[in-house]
Amino acid sequence: MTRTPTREDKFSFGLWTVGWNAQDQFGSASRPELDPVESVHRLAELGAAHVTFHDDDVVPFGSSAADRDRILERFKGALAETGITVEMVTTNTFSHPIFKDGAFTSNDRRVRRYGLRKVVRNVDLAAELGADTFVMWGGREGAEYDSAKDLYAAHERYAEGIDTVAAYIKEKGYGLRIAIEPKPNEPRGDILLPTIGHALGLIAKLEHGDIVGLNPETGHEQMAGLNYTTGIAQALWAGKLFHIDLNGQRSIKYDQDLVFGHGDLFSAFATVDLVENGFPAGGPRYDGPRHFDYKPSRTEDIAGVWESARANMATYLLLKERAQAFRADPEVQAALEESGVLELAQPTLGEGETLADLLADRSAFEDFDVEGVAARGFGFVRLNQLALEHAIGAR
Ligand code: GLT
Ligand code: MN
Ligand code: MN
Repeated sequence: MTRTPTREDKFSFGLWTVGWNAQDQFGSASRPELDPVESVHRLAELGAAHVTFHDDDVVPFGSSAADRDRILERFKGALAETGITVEMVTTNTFSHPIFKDGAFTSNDRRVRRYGLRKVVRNVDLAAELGADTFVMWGGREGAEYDSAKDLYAAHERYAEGIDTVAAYIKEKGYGLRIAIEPKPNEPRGDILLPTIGHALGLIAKLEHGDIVGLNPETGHEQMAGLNYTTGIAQALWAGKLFHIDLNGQRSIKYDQDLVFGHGDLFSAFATVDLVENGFPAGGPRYDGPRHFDYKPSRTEDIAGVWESARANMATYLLLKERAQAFRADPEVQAALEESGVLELAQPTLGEGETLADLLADRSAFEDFDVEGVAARGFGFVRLNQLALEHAIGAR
């Protein structure tokens, strides 16, 4: 059973995903470089609606101004021919050795100033191409050794960098929002802003935090043993889920960037259920692009690259169908009710009720049947089994 995506599905791919030539730490490239223009055409044929990229994915690092213009014109031509749009742009502040100790948080102030210039130039390009989101993944912002950084100053400089870019976006009147992408480690031993929660903590301290949110990646949370769906739920609750990077990861190990669903499939079901169906009792929704940030495995040839791109979208659509069936099932609705899932949306204090009222309410404490209520079963296992049966298409 294959599901064919359409533009309405809002699928989006990083050019660095399909474009990865599979060079890794231990071996050289197993595939040729892909021309970004070809990737745009192939992704359009497969049903994607958008692409995203780092500056250096399209314009090689160090290109002259004239070459940059020429390359960008050709790239824009491919966008116009296919109708593919650029929804997000991000900056490569990790590949070149100049960024070996980070960009915004390098100990070397000259590097920080250079990094800021590279990012700001790319903000202009993002705005010119009509992107909504500007991702910042600080893969080199961190350290291997605790003695290597003044960690107070590092947070100060990180905030300074992000605030400076955010202020520039506002000053220019660009319709862009910044989305920070957390990751616990790799390539640095420890990366600053390792999880969704850490990034939310930094955003709360920013001067221009109103246009700064998150771009959480499935595998990055799972590398830290965390639950991706719980993480994006908190970001949604905080009004900060600006973008998502979907992929697959099989437990706590190096960043695998597998096809979406090829890691923890049942967790992917929960993610799709939240993104497509929202919280059970309502609340904020994510309605941005369904962006895949994966790597076609090194074992695959070029045909396998396109097959893997297709697999991300097909899996997502299959899970979407399964998640819709899950929510529509009357047995599931009854089980949700019985488990108290819907009751959680009810405020703990009644309308107009104060803490003093609660303290005066003997039925809440003095006369409360603690043992009786403690004996209640929540039925979560049955609910989970219903979810599992829907997820595998057994219902
Ligand atoms: C890099 C990283 C990804 C980020 C990209 C955005 S770069 O490929 O592994 O998770 O989303 O900078
Ligand atoms: Mn990753
Ligand atoms: Mn990512």
